[in-house]
Amino acid sequence: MEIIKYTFDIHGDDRGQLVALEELKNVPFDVKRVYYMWDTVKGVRRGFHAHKELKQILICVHGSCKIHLDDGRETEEVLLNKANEGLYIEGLIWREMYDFSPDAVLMVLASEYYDEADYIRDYGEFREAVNNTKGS
Ligand code: T46
Repeated sequence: MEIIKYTFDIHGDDRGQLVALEELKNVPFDVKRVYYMWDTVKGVRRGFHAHKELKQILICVHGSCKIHLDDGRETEEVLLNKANEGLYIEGLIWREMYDFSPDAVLMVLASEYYDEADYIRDYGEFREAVNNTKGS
């Protein structure tokens, strides 16, 4: 599985750090939605789903967390711990987020508005969708 990580330019100076994210410039899609999660309870795993069409960039803007990725053939674990680093996820990828540090803030840029119909929340259904895609 190819892991696509973006490293965004930091506009740092003696006042501190700043990162700018611009759709179709350093973000490879139109950004329709931004959401973020924090105060994640110790030991919690989130996610447990894939998306049919959604493209996303996950940025741990503070603290750290790990992302489990599964494309139906292989799995990868990705550490996010830099405010200027984004993990790009598109296509049929099962994802779980875990090992959140107490101070972690995970921000996500998404290519579409929230749509429950785009989620595959059942792992068996996900595997079936992957197999159907391979066959087409
Ligand atoms: C993903 C991973 C990385 C909304 O109302 N609007 C939204 O935009 C989102 C993302 C969620 N919600 C509601 C739906 C649920 O009632 O917020 C609640 C928690 O969502 P969910 O359980 O889907 O959260 P995670 O952390 O399991 O997954 C989220 C995204 O949903 C998902 O697209 O790829 O983060």
